[in-house]
Amino acid sequence: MRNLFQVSAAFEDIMPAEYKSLIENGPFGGDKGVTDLGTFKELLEEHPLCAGCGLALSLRLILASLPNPEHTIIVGSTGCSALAFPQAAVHNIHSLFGNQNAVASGLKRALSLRFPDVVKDVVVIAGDGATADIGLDMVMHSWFRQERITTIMLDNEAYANTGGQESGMSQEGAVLNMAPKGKNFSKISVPELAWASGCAYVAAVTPANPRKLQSAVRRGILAARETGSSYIQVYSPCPTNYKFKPNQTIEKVKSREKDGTYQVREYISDEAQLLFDRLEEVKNG
Ligand SMILES: Cc1ncc(C[n+]2csc(CCOP(=O)(O)OP(=O)(O)O)c2C)c(N)n1
Ligand SMILES: [Mg+2]
Repeated sequence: MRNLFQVSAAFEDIMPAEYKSLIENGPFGGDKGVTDLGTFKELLEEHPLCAGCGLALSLRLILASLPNPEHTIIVGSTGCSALAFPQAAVHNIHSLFGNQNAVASGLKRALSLRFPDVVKDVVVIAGDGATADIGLDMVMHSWFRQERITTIMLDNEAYANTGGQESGMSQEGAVLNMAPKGKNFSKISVPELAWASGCAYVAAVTPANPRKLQSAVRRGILAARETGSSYIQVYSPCPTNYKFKPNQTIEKVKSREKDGTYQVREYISDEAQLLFDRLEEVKNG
Protein backbone atom coordinates (compact mmCIF):
# COMPACT_ATOMS: atom_id res chain seq x y z
CA MET A 1 0.00 0.00 0.00
CA ARG A 2 2.87 2.39 0.70
CA ASN A 3 5.37 3.69 -1.83
CA LEU A 4 2.78 4.74 -4.36
CA PHE A 5 4.95 7.65 -5.46
CA GLN A 6 8.30 6.65 -6.91
CA VAL A 7 10.65 8.24 -9.36
CA SER A 8 11.39 6.01 -12.32
CA ALA A 9 15.15 5.46 -12.67
CA ALA A 10 14.94 6.71 -16.28
CA PHE A 11 13.63 10.11 -15.13
CA GLU A 12 15.76 10.61 -12.06
CA ASP A 13 17.98 13.28 -13.62
CA ILE A 14 15.09 15.42 -14.89
CA MET A 15 12.61 15.24 -12.00
CA PRO A 16 12.27 18.50 -10.04
CA ALA A 17 14.34 18.48 -6.84
CA GLU A 18 11.22 19.41 -4.81
CA TYR A 19 9.41 16.31 -6.04
CA LYS A 20 12.36 14.03 -5.39
CA SER A 21 12.81 15.35 -1.87
CA LEU A 22 9.11 14.71 -1.12
CA ILE A 23 9.78 11.06 -1.84
CA GLU A 24 13.31 10.72 -0.50
CA ASN A 25 12.90 12.85 2.61
CA GLY A 26 9.20 13.54 2.82
CA PRO A 27 5.99 12.13 4.21
CA PHE A 28 5.49 9.54 1.46
CA GLY A 29 6.24 5.95 2.33
CA GLY A 30 7.72 6.81 5.70
CA ASP A 31 6.59 7.33 9.24
CA LYS A 32 7.12 11.06 9.66
CA GLY A 33 5.04 12.95 12.20
CA VAL A 34 4.75 16.22 14.07
CA THR A 35 7.82 15.53 16.20
CA ASP A 36 9.89 15.36 12.99
CA LEU A 37 8.74 18.74 11.66
CA GLY A 38 11.64 20.80 10.42
CA THR A 39 13.61 17.74 9.34
CA PHE A 40 11.63 16.66 6.29
CA LYS A 41 9.99 18.04 3.15
CA GLU A 42 6.39 18.83 4.06
CA LEU A 43 3.21 18.49 2.02
CA LEU A 44 2.57 22.22 2.35
CA GLU A 45 5.50 24.61 2.66
CA GLU A 46 4.20 27.84 1.17
CA HIS A 47 0.82 29.50 1.48
CA PRO A 48 -0.70 32.98 1.22
CA LEU A 49 -2.36 33.01 4.66
CA CYS A 50 -1.84 35.86 7.15
CA ALA A 51 1.12 36.11 9.52
CA GLY A 52 0.40 34.19 12.70
CA CYS A 53 -2.61 32.41 11.16
CA GLY A 54 -3.72 29.73 13.62
CA LEU A 55 -5.42 27.88 10.80
CA ALA A 56 -2.16 27.62 8.82
CA LEU A 57 -0.41 26.19 11.87
CA SER A 58 -3.21 23.67 12.45
CA LEU A 59 -3.13 22.71 8.79
CA ARG A 60 0.61 22.13 8.94
CA LEU A 61 0.19 19.84 11.95
CA ILE A 62 -2.79 18.01 10.43
CA LEU A 63 -0.95 17.32 7.17
CA ALA A 64 2.10 16.05 9.11
CA SER A 65 -0.22 13.72 11.06
CA LEU A 66 -1.87 11.95 8.10
CA PRO A 67 -1.21 8.23 8.52
CA ASN A 68 -1.02 7.55 4.79
CA PRO A 69 -0.80 10.72 2.66
CA GLU A 70 -0.23 8.79 -0.60
CA HIS A 71 -3.75 7.41 -0.34
CA THR A 72 -5.45 10.40 1.25
CA ILE A 73 -7.88 12.69 -0.53
CA ILE A 74 -8.72 15.95 1.21
CA VAL A 75 -12.09 17.54 0.55
CA GLY A 76 -11.93 21.26 1.27
CA SER A 77 -14.46 24.05 1.24
CA THR A 78 -14.51 27.77 0.59
CA GLY A 79 -12.71 29.78 3.25
CA CYS A 80 -9.16 30.66 4.23
CA SER A 81 -7.86 27.06 4.00
CA ALA A 82 -8.96 26.94 0.34
CA LEU A 83 -6.20 29.45 -0.41
CA ALA A 84 -3.55 27.03 0.85
CA PHE A 85 -4.70 23.74 -0.67
CA PRO A 86 -3.70 24.53 -4.28
CA GLN A 87 -0.10 24.53 -3.00
CA ALA A 88 -0.34 21.25 -1.05
CA ALA A 89 1.27 18.08 -2.41
CA VAL A 90 -1.72 15.94 -1.52
CA HIS A 91 -4.81 15.07 -3.57
CA ASN A 92 -7.48 17.63 -2.77
CA ILE A 93 -10.86 18.66 -4.07
CA HIS A 94 -12.48 22.05 -3.57
CA SER A 95 -16.21 21.59 -3.09
CA LEU A 96 -18.98 24.17 -3.13
CA PHE A 97 -19.17 25.96 0.23
CA GLY A 98 -21.13 23.73 2.62
CA ASN A 99 -21.31 20.66 0.37
CA GLN A 100 -18.02 19.18 1.53
CA ASN A 101 -19.41 16.21 3.48
CA ALA A 102 -21.80 15.24 0.68
CA VAL A 103 -18.92 15.34 -1.83
CA ALA A 104 -16.69 13.35 0.55
CA SER A 105 -19.39 10.71 1.11
CA GLY A 106 -19.77 10.10 -2.63
CA LEU A 107 -16.03 10.12 -3.17
CA LYS A 108 -15.37 7.58 -0.40
CA ARG A 109 -18.06 5.25 -1.76
CA ALA A 110 -16.77 5.55 -5.32
CA LEU A 111 -13.17 4.92 -4.23
CA SER A 112 -14.23 1.82 -2.27
CA LEU A 113 -15.80 0.42 -5.45
CA ARG A 114 -12.93 1.46 -7.73
CA PHE A 115 -10.13 0.30 -5.39
CA PRO A 116 -11.66 -2.50 -3.27
CA ASP A 117 -8.24 -3.70 -2.09
CA VAL A 118 -6.73 -0.31 -1.20
CA VAL A 119 -7.69 1.83 1.80
CA LYS A 120 -8.32 5.39 0.66
CA ASP A 121 -8.68 7.92 3.45
CA VAL A 122 -11.16 10.68 2.64
CA VAL A 123 -10.69 13.62 5.00
CA VAL A 124 -12.80 16.77 5.00
CA ILE A 125 -10.91 19.86 6.17
CA ALA A 126 -13.18 22.91 6.31
CA GLY A 127 -13.85 26.07 8.29
CA ASP A 128 -16.32 26.53 11.11
CA GLY A 129 -18.74 28.46 8.90
CA ALA A 130 -18.71 25.67 6.31
CA THR A 131 -19.04 22.94 8.94
CA ALA A 132 -21.26 24.27 11.71
CA ASP A 133 -23.45 26.69 9.72
CA ILE A 134 -23.94 26.41 6.00
CA GLY A 135 -22.89 22.75 5.67
CA LEU A 136 -24.31 21.47 8.96
CA ASP A 137 -27.10 19.59 7.17
CA MET A 138 -24.63 17.67 4.95
CA VAL A 139 -22.20 17.21 7.86
CA MET A 140 -24.74 15.73 10.25
CA HIS A 141 -26.38 13.52 7.65
CA SER A 142 -23.00 12.06 6.73
CA TRP A 143 -22.65 11.15 10.43
CA PHE A 144 -26.19 9.71 10.63
CA ARG A 145 -25.33 7.52 7.62
CA GLN A 146 -22.04 6.47 9.22
CA GLU A 147 -20.03 7.47 6.18
CA ARG A 148 -16.45 6.27 6.51
CA ILE A 149 -14.97 9.73 6.39
CA THR A 150 -13.15 12.03 8.82
CA THR A 151 -14.37 15.60 9.23
CA ILE A 152 -11.88 18.15 10.55
CA MET A 153 -13.10 21.64 11.43
CA LEU A 154 -10.58 24.49 11.45
CA ASP A 155 -12.35 26.53 14.09
CA ASN A 156 -11.30 30.18 13.94
CA GLU A 157 -14.68 31.21 15.39
CA ALA A 158 -15.50 33.48 12.44
CA TYR A 159 -16.15 33.77 8.75
CA ALA A 160 -12.60 34.95 8.34
CA ASN A 161 -12.21 34.89 4.58
CA THR A 162 -15.12 37.26 4.02
CA GLY A 163 -13.88 39.88 6.46
CA GLY A 164 -15.21 38.82 9.86
CA GLN A 165 -18.84 37.83 10.31
CA GLU A 166 -19.87 35.85 13.39
CA SER A 167 -20.31 32.11 12.91
CA GLY A 168 -22.14 29.51 14.95
CA MET A 169 -18.75 28.79 16.51
CA SER A 170 -18.06 32.36 17.68
CA GLN A 171 -18.44 32.75 21.42
CA GLU A 172 -21.33 34.68 22.88
CA GLY A 173 -20.39 38.38 22.97
CA ALA A 174 -17.70 38.02 20.28
CA VAL A 175 -17.12 41.33 18.51
CA LEU A 176 -16.05 41.14 14.88
CA ASN A 177 -15.83 43.62 12.00
CA MET A 178 -19.31 42.65 10.87
CA ALA A 179 -20.70 41.83 14.31
CA PRO A 180 -19.89 45.15 16.02
CA LYS A 181 -22.51 44.80 18.76
CA GLY A 182 -21.30 41.34 19.81
CA LYS A 183 -22.81 37.94 19.14
CA ASN A 184 -26.09 37.18 20.91
CA PHE A 185 -25.95 33.39 21.01
CA SER A 186 -23.59 30.79 22.43
CA LYS A 187 -20.97 28.72 20.61
CA ILE A 188 -22.40 25.52 19.13
CA SER A 189 -21.17 22.33 20.82
CA VAL A 190 -20.34 20.48 17.63
CA PRO A 191 -18.27 17.72 19.32
CA GLU A 192 -21.31 16.77 21.40
CA LEU A 193 -23.56 16.94 18.30
CA ALA A 194 -21.12 14.64 16.51
CA TRP A 195 -21.13 12.18 19.39
CA ALA A 196 -24.94 12.22 19.61
CA SER A 197 -25.08 11.71 15.83
CA GLY A 198 -23.24 8.41 16.13
CA CYS A 199 -19.62 9.28 15.30
CA ALA A 200 -17.24 6.51 16.36
CA TYR A 201 -14.53 8.98 17.36
CA VAL A 202 -14.74 12.67 18.29
CA ALA A 203 -12.05 15.05 19.54
CA ALA A 204 -11.55 18.75 20.19
CA VAL A 205 -7.86 19.67 20.15
CA THR A 206 -5.59 22.69 19.66
CA PRO A 207 -2.25 23.34 17.94
CA ALA A 208 -0.73 24.13 21.37
CA ASN A 209 -0.35 20.38 21.84
CA PRO A 210 0.88 18.94 18.52
CA ARG A 211 1.19 15.36 19.81
CA LYS A 212 -2.38 15.34 21.04
CA LEU A 213 -3.52 16.84 17.74
CA GLN A 214 -1.60 14.16 15.83
CA SER A 215 -3.08 11.41 17.97
CA ALA A 216 -6.60 12.76 17.32
CA VAL A 217 -6.07 12.96 13.55
CA ARG A 218 -4.64 9.45 13.41
CA ARG A 219 -7.34 7.98 15.63
CA GLY A 220 -10.03 9.76 13.64
CA ILE A 221 -8.74 8.42 10.34
CA LEU A 222 -8.25 4.86 11.67
CA ALA A 223 -11.76 4.89 13.17
CA ALA A 224 -13.20 6.07 9.85
CA ARG A 225 -11.45 3.22 8.04
CA GLU A 226 -12.92 0.51 10.21
CA THR A 227 -15.79 1.63 12.39
CA GLY A 228 -17.64 4.78 11.26
CA SER A 229 -17.57 8.54 10.92
CA SER A 230 -15.16 10.65 12.93
CA TYR A 231 -14.99 14.34 13.82
CA ILE A 232 -12.06 16.46 14.96
CA GLN A 233 -12.31 20.13 15.88
CA VAL A 234 -9.15 22.21 15.95
CA TYR A 235 -9.13 25.64 17.59
CA SER A 236 -7.27 27.87 15.16
CA PRO A 237 -7.42 31.49 16.29
CA CYS A 238 -7.35 34.28 13.72
CA PRO A 239 -5.13 37.28 14.55
CA THR A 240 -6.52 39.28 11.63
CA ASN A 241 -10.19 39.15 12.61
CA TYR A 242 -9.79 38.91 16.38
CA LYS A 243 -7.17 41.64 16.27
CA PHE A 244 -4.34 40.22 18.32
CA LYS A 245 -0.67 40.25 17.41
CA PRO A 246 0.46 37.48 15.03
CA ASN A 247 3.03 36.28 17.57
CA GLN A 248 0.32 35.73 20.20
CA THR A 249 -1.52 32.88 18.49
CA ILE A 250 -0.28 30.10 20.75
CA GLU A 251 -0.69 32.28 23.85
CA LYS A 252 -4.29 32.85 22.78
CA VAL A 253 -4.86 29.10 22.46
CA LYS A 254 -3.33 28.42 25.85
CA SER A 255 -5.34 31.11 27.60
CA ARG A 256 -8.59 29.74 26.17
CA GLU A 257 -7.64 26.23 27.29
CA LYS A 258 -6.75 27.56 30.73
CA ASP A 259 -9.92 29.56 31.32
CA GLY A 260 -12.01 26.61 30.14
CA THR A 261 -13.61 28.38 27.17
CA TYR A 262 -11.96 25.91 24.76
CA GLN A 263 -12.09 22.44 26.21
CA VAL A 264 -9.89 19.74 24.77
CA ARG A 265 -11.96 16.55 24.87
CA GLU A 266 -12.33 13.14 23.29
CA TYR A 267 -15.24 10.69 22.84
CA ILE A 268 -14.44 7.13 21.76
CA SER A 269 -17.01 4.43 20.95
CA ASP A 270 -16.42 0.96 22.43
CA GLU A 271 -15.80 -0.40 18.95
CA ALA A 272 -13.23 2.29 18.16
CA GLN A 273 -11.51 1.72 21.51
CA LEU A 274 -11.21 -2.01 20.72
CA LEU A 275 -9.68 -1.08 17.37
CA PHE A 276 -7.14 1.31 18.95
CA ASP A 277 -6.20 -1.33 21.57
CA ARG A 278 -5.76 -3.95 18.86
CA LEU A 279 -3.56 -1.65 16.75
CA GLU A 280 -1.50 -0.74 19.83
CA GLU A 281 -0.92 -4.44 20.55
CA VAL A 282 0.20 -5.05 16.95
CA LYS A 283 2.57 -2.05 17.15
CA ASN A 284 4.12 -3.29 20.36
CA GLY A 285 4.48 -6.79 18.94
C1 LIG B 1 -22.27 29.01 -1.57
C2 LIG B 1 -21.43 30.12 -0.99
N1 LIG B 1 -21.93 30.90 -0.02
C3 LIG B 1 -21.17 31.87 0.50
C4 LIG B 1 -19.90 32.10 0.07
C5 LIG B 1 -19.08 33.24 0.64
N2 LIG B 1 -18.04 32.79 1.54
C6 LIG B 1 -16.78 32.57 1.13
S1 LIG B 1 -15.73 32.19 2.37
C7 LIG B 1 -16.97 32.34 3.50
C8 LIG B 1 -16.69 32.20 4.98
C9 LIG B 1 -16.06 30.93 5.34
O1 LIG B 1 -16.02 30.81 6.73
P1 LIG B 1 -15.38 29.53 7.35
O2 LIG B 1 -15.99 28.31 6.78
O3 LIG B 1 -15.42 29.66 8.83
O4 LIG B 1 -13.88 29.59 6.82
P2 LIG B 1 -12.73 30.67 7.18
O5 LIG B 1 -12.69 31.66 6.07
O6 LIG B 1 -13.06 31.28 8.50
O7 LIG B 1 -11.49 29.85 7.24
C10 LIG B 1 -18.18 32.68 2.89
C11 LIG B 1 -19.47 32.91 3.58
C12 LIG B 1 -19.40 31.26 -0.96
N3 LIG B 1 -18.17 31.39 -1.44
N4 LIG B 1 -20.18 30.27 -1.46
MG1 LIG C 1 -13.92 30.29 10.11
